[in-house]
Amino acid sequence: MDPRVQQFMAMIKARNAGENEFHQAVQEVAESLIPFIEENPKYKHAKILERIAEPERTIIFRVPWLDDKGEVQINRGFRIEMNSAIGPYKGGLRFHPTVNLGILKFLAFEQVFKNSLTTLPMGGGKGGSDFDPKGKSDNEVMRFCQSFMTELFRHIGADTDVPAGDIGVGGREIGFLFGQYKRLKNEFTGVLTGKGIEWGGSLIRPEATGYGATYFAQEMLSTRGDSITGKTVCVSGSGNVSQYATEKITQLGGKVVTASDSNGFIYDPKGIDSDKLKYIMDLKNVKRGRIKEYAEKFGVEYFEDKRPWIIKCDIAMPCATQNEINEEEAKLLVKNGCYVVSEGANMPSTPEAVEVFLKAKILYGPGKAANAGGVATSGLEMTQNSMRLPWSREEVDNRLHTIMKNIHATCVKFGTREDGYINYVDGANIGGFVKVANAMIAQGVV
Ligand code: NDP
Ligand code: 2IT
Repeated sequence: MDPRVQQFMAMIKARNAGENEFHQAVQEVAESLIPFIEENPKYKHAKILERIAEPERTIIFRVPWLDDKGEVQINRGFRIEMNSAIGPYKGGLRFHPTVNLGILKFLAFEQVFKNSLTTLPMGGGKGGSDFDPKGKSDNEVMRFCQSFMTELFRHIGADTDVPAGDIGVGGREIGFLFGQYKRLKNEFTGVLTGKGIEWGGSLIRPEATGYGATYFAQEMLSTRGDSITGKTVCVSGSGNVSQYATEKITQLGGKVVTASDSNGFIYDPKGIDSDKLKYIMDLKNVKRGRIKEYAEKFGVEYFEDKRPWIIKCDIAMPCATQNEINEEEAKLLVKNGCYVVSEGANMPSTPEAVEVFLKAKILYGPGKAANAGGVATSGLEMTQNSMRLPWSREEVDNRLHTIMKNIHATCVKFGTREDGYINYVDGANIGGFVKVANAMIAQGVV
C-alpha cells in the first residue's frame, strides 16, 4: 500500500475504531485521492481529505415503541450529517438489524461523492435503525416510524436534511414517516423523498436506481461499441433496486436470469420476463414473502444460502447489499466471461473483488457512480416540490438518463488511463471530490 494512504488510514482507524465498513469506504477513496491531492496541493493545505472523513454531525437516539402484544421494544436510531458544502444533507434511511454507526458512516461518506456526481445541489447524509421490518405488522411498522420521526424531526427539514429510502425503507415507511413529520411541524414540505405520487412524490423515483444503474451499464458498453441487447445478466436482490434493474434490462433486450434475497437465489435460464417480474413485485412488495417461492411457482432451481455469482453471465448487477461479491466470486465471474459490473447496491464488491475487476480490465462501474440515479431523482423530486409543479414520466426519465450520461462522462474525464482503460473507481472518486472540495475551500475552515 502507498505509505501516504497507510498513514492516513492509521489515523482513520484510530479515530473510528471497529467501524470496518467505514474504513473500507474511506480507504478506497483515499487510494484514488491521495495521488490527486499531491498534484493539487491546495486540497492538502486545507486538509480537505481529513475534514471530509469526519461527519459534520452524528445523531444517535433511542426509539421506543409498543409491539402488537403491548410489549415495549427499544431500537436505536441514527442520522449521520456528513457534508453540507454543496447543499442540504441528502441520503436514505436503512432499517435492518445489521445497522450500526460504522455502516451508516460508510453509506454517508459514499453519499457525499455520489451526490456531487449527480450535478445537483445536494450534500451527503445517511440514517436508519437496527429495527427489522421483517415479520412486523403494518401497525408495528407505523408505530416504529412515528417514534423514530418523533426524535428525527427536530434535525431535518426541506433546506436542512432530506432523508429518503434504502434497505427496509420503501413507500410504506416513507408514508408513515412523512405523516408524523407533518403532524409535528404543521408543515407540508419536501422533507422526505420517495413520497407517494398523490402527495408530493415524483414519477420514476421508485424506478430510478435500477433504471439508472442499467443506463450506466449501457454507457459503459457503448465505450466498446457494445450494448445490452442479447446479453445475459445476473442480478442480486429482489427489492426496489433489483426489480427495476430487471425491468429496464429486459426492456433493452437483455435477459436477467437470477434474483435473490438473504436466504438464497433463483436461477431462471429462460429469463425473468415482465409477467414473472410482476410476480416478484407482488411477492416482495405486497406479500413480503421469500424468493424461494418463485422457484416453486415457475419450476426453476433454487440455491439455498448461495449468491448468484456462480452463474455464467455477461453482465453482473449486484443490487442487494455491501460486500456481496468477494474475491473468489469476482474471479469466477471473470472466468465465466462476465465483462461488465454495474453496482446498484452500495459497496457490494469487497476491495479484493474490485482489484480482480480492475486487473482484468473489465467495465466496472462502482456504486457511487452507477447507482446515483436514485438520489438524482430524489433531487428532481425536491425541485418539483419547490416549484409545486410535477413533471411527466417522460420528463423525469429523460433528465435521469441525461444525468447518468453526465456521470459517466465525468468518470471518463477523471478515470481514463494512458492505455485508454477507464478506471471508473478513480473517475468517480476524483470527479465527485473536486466540486465538494472547492466548495469547502471557498467556505473557509468550517
Ligand atoms: P430493499 O430493502 O428494497 O431490498 C433489499 C434486497 O437486498 C432484498 O432482496 C434483501 O433480501 C437483500 N438484502 C438485504 N440485506 C441483505 C444481506 N445482508 N444479505 C443478502 N441480501 C440482502 O432495498 P433496496 O433495493 O432499496 O437497496 C438495495 C441496495 O441498493 C442497498 O445496498 C442500498 O443501499 C442500495 N441503493 C438503494 C437506493 C434506493 O433508491 N433504494 C439508491 C442507491 C443505492 P431480504 O428481503 O432477505 O432482506
Ligand atoms: O444510497 C442511496 O443513494 C439511496 N438510498 C437514495 C438516497 C436518496 O436520498 O434518494
